[in-house]
Amino acid sequence: MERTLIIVKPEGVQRGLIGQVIARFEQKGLKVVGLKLMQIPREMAERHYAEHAGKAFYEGLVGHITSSPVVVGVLEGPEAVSVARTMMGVTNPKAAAPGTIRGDYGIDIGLNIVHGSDGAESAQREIGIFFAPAELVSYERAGDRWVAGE
Ligand code: D4T
Repeated sequence: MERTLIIVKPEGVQRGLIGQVIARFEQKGLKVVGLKLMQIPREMAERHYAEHAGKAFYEGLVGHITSSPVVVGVLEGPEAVSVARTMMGVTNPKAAAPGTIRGDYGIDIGLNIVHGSDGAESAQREIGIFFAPAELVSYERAGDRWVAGE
């Protein structure tokens, strides 16, 4: 089992898409083990987007993600990182395939609805930025074996 961090970005919250985005991950079979609405402080956004520091879009990115509330979540499941990324679609929603979250809900690269960790290491790092260990809950769902097998 693997865990990944997802963020329903400000545009997703403002457009009333929180439920639809989370529902897609749930329907896929991923388990929500952490979830909260928050307004990200600048310092936290800088840590999250440290790999982009110095890039042309960095200031806009940090400014945007801190501009309005987001929903951050931790999803658990088999290969959760890559499964969530596949469901999100490519970074630029113009190119994202229909059926993906970005492909279905977005059109601007700066307003691409959702973030998802891009690897197991970044998932661990990002989960640590947004969640204290006590905020993550391990539990069994009655239907788990009907999703991932025994
Ligand atoms: P995130 O990190 O949000 O899941 O997106 P990706 O992993 O798919 O894409 P990324 O790290 O390359 O970009 C992070 C974030 O920056 C925005 N962005 C990106 C932007 O506004 N302009 C740009 O030119 C790029 C490349 C979109 C996602």
